[in-house]
Amino acid sequence: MTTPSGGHAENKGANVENGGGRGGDERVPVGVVGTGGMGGMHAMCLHRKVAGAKVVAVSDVDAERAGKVAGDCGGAVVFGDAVEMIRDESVEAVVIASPDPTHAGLVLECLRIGKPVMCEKPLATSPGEALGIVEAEVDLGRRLVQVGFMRRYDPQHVDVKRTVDSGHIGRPVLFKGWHRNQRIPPGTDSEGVIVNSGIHDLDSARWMLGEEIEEVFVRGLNTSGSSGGELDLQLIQLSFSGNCLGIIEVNVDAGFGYEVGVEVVGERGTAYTAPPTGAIVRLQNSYAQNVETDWLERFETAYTVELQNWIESIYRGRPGGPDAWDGYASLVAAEACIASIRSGRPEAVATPERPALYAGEATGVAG
Ligand code: ISE
Repeated sequence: MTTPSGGHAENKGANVENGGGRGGDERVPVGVVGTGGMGGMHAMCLHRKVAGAKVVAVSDVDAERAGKVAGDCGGAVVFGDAVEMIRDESVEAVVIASPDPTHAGLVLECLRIGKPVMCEKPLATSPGEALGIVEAEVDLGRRLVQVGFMRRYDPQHVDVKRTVDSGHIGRPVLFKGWHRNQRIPPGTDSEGVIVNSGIHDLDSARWMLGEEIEEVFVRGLNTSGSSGGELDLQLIQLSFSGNCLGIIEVNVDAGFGYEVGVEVVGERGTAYTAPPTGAIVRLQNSYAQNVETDWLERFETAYTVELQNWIESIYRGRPGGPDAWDGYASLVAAEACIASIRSGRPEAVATPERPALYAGEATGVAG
């Protein structure tokens, strides 16, 4: 059996792990929950760019928005109710891109009926909810959840990760991450900065170093002067189980554009993501390069690779990429960050032992 992008799948025929019965030539019928910026992008990406997938259904409380995306995807069926869509027998796999508080319940519904699901980050809004998902998967005895930590598919990040894993720069001793949004989304509070934005960086740090975070210390500033006083600039200091340190800048109101990068410092050398691609222009005594506006632009390639890998994992019946444990562990770290903002002190990150179901490739290079 050939996977949609031409690779060779290891299991023949049906999806062994999810017990499905799909044949090799059929495209995977996907239902997309949420048709806002993220959901609309995922739907279009599946429809136009991802081999082996077809968008058969979308759901949204906003019928007009859903209708537009459904039409653009070649006439998918529109549901007003996400659970109804997930349960519909035309849908074999689900993408969740609805508001964060809806994620956990919808993922659990997918697990209840054994459908593979790609859930946008955060997996849940608290570690307790995410642990419920981990426990449900462990009870099921197979992994069906992938979490939308798309940086693991960004070519620049993957290159840094490969360099670190190759041992060329020696044992990693320091992780540095920077994450700048152009403008703070309305209604974001200090906790939201961590759970909605910083969560990516916490996952990135765990993934790059292949270690769990043991302690965090967060300091923040309100740079915008807004009446809410939310800490739109936060510095997260980290220590890891493997005797290394980390520092993350999350700056959700940076003004100039969207920028994400990482550097891993090893005992002998360092590896970091290069600046955004695009020509460097020298003109009138200045030197300029485009800076992206948002994550949809910056991570366009990563989102496509992420979805292509997800579809191929369904064909292979062998899940890959960031899993429910990664979704959970990042939320445990996020909760400690929030505690540190409140206490003004370093806080321990109490991540329990990873269940055997999640051993192995979860912290390796995605794909
Ligand atoms: C947004 O929700 C995302 O997921 C982006 O990837 C992230 O960079 C941004 O900070 C979040 O607000």
